[in-house]
Amino acid sequence: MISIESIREKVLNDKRISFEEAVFLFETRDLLSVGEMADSINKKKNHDKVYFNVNRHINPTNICVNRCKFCAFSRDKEDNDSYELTMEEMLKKAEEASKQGATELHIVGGLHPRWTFDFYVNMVKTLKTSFPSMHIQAFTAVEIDYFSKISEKPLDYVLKTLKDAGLGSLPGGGAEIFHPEIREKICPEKITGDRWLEVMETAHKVGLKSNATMLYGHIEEYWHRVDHMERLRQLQDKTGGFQAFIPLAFHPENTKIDKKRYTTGFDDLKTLAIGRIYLDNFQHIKAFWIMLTEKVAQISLFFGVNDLDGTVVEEKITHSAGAKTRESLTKEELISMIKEAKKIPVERDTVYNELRVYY
Ligand code: V47
Ligand code: SF4
Repeated sequence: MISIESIREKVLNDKRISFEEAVFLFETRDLLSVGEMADSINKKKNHDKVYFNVNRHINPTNICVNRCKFCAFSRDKEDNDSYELTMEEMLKKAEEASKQGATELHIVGGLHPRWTFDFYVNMVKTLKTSFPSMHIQAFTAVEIDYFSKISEKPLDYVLKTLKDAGLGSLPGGGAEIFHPEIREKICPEKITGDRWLEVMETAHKVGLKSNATMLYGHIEEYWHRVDHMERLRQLQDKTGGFQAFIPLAFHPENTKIDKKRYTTGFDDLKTLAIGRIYLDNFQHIKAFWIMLTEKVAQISLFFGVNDLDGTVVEEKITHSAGAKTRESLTKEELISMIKEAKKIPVERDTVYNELRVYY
């Protein structure tokens, strides 16, 4: 019989928990026991260190051929609030970021019906040659697949070409919920979960690290979340190329999802904690404070989380869907948030080299 005690026994002995045990953890009301287990794993892996970075998000365009039902950010080209940034505008944002001490540009956007693969390669090349010390973390697996389609080139060619142009790593977006039963309902035009995993496997093979996300709190059930994490755990066993797991809390406003509730703090903390317990082969669990609020993100540091993402500066995806959080935090604010939780703030670069420890 599965119980909190039997799962705790496994966790304390560094044993993997099963699919059914993870579902049990989602169903329990004993949040504090789940948090305690996640915290003990995190302490073993990362001690009291909490990572953050100084980064800037850039979304080159909101025009997208997919129009996922949960996405309030995307537009059709004809819409009067669709936009396309020019290279000059992107360079200006990168320059601002550089002046503010950013070490990373996080670039994701819509699948533009007319931009060519060469355009994207040039975007990376131009940004990297203008700001050589900046790490460019860009393009979700969904965008990479799209580049492969529009260029009629295989995935490894697309990824290697971008890497040669200066791409440093891939963000974890576009994963949503892998299970086809949910994917068909929330993003029917999007690549399958299997294809997302294939893109990531290929990226890891060509030497690009990546993150992995999971969009939760819409129409999925708990077991779909576990299925999602199971597939990530299997791929991570194979490649070891994932750096961080980032559960993304669904925001319902202006979306076509027939559920107009935000996630609860209870569910947010439980999902992060179970991510830490289930994904025993991931080093980092990230709380994206933009989606979780600063307060929940801070508390999550005791529920298995060891990374708070970064300064962000400009955030369109969740703010189009009703996020009430700020779009930017200063480095000092991130440091004091971590210090007040009696943890050790560590400024990192994108691939987790420690740049400065704030004892
Ligand atoms: O892929 C879209 C999600 C993602 C909504 O890798 C929504 O470090 C909530 O992936 N409510 C993009 N989420 C953001 C992302 C990300 C963010 C921070 C760090 C990293 C990382 C990656 O946002 C999309 C989609 O899954 N999203 N619409 C919505 N209404
Ligand atoms: Fe396009 Fe991404 Fe929004 Fe889907 S989530 S509509 S792929 S921008």
